[in-house]
Amino acid sequence: MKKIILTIVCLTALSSQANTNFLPTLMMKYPQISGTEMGDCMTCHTINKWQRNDFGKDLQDWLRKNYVGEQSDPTQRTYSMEFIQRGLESIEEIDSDGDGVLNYEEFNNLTYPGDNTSF
Ligand SMILES: [Ca+2]
Repeated sequence: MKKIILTIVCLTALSSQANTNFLPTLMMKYPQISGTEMGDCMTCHTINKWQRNDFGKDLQDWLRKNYVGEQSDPTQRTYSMEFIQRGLESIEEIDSDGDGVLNYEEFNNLTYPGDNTSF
């Protein structure tokens, strides 16, 4: 029984992980966030890490609209770092969280682009 529970916990943890290319790509694109609080999942997700914040939703929307690949199931997509970087670049000039600060400015200011209380 313990073995079954442990297996379920491990599978749940693996399936709940974001695409492993997101954080490295974010750090490569915005090296100024490395070593700050922004270098984690909260840049794209809410306190409940299952949900995307407004920035994460904008990035996801762009990736889904522009993805061309063999897999038809959007939940199974694995995006390359180059593709994610193109997505990040495409949403730099918008204000995802509506706080009056563009996304790229938020990264330069070390404020969260998906949290309108952070600007
Ligand atoms: Ca903003």
